[in-house]
Amino acid sequence: MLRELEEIWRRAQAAIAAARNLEEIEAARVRFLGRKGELTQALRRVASLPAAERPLAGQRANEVKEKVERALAERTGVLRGEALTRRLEAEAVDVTLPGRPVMLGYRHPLSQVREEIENIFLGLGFSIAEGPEVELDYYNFEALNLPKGHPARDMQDTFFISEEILLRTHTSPVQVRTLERLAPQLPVKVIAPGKVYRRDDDATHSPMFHQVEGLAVDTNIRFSDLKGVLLVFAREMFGPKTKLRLRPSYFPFTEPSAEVDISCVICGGEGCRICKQTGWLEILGAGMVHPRVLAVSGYDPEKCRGFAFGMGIERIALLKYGVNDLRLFFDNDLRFLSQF
Ligand code: 2NL
Repeated sequence: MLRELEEIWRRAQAAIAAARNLEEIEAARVRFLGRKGELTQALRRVASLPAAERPLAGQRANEVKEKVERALAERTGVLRGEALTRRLEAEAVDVTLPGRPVMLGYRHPLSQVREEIENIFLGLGFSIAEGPEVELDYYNFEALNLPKGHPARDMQDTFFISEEILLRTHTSPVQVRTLERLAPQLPVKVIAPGKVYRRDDDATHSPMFHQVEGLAVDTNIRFSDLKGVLLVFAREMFGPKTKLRLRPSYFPFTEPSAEVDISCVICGGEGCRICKQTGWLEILGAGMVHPRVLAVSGYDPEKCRGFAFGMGIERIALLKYGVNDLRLFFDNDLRFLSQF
């Protein structure tokens, strides 16, 4: 009997050591300690031994049982640890892998240029005014000294919705509405950025484009104020060496009127392909507000004066970035837009 118990202990040790997972260790437990297990049956046989042999055999059998239980527990612990390690390895995240790139959005170049222009004039004390893109003939033309039948109305260029309603052809109507609202308060210093519409569509014209107009009205505004403001604008926008040149011009809503050039952003005035060898680039139109415009908007032209100017944002952006085709701004090709 004692020999047999030793044999069982050896077999149990071997089976437990050979168990390679939790199923196999459970099979080993059943084989030795189950209801019909080898050791369980041996323990039962101890009861039928002669009384003289029983104490020693019983003691040994219990010792073997404890050793088997301990060996099972130990091996089970090892196998549980191995199983956990395997699971964690399978679930592991490699934190050294590079992340997936996130596609970032960016502002449209025309929006960037518009915001840059806005910030320059905000710094000069101007406020931003907005108004409707669908306008009345009155604000777009009539109030700007462009009565019906005036040659500068250029009806071919205007999108009309009805006799009296149209898509604004410039942002001047916003300024007229601002004057009307504020009159007779002084001073008035606003810029009006926004979309405008004209019926042309070719390599250099889009039926929708963007403008920024500016207006300053006060008791003692004069032409040199216009020049000073535009010089600061030009130098902040195109660099501190930029020069300004004003040429006489005509707009129905300003008198006198001027076309404003900057020294060429490419050659600095030496003459190149961009400035067509002139050294100058036209960037905006401007003038002293026509007294009739002040009068219809509620201001007494005997008591105040104003200057005004208007520029195309697309034109500023083309010059600033050296882009040669206006349509690139409207095609929404990300290969182009993502460069800004
Ligand atoms: C241009 C020229 C200009 C104005 C816009 C204006 C507005 C009011 C009164 C008088 Cl309310 N004038 N605006 C004045 C001169 C020129 O724009 O070439 N724009 C692209």
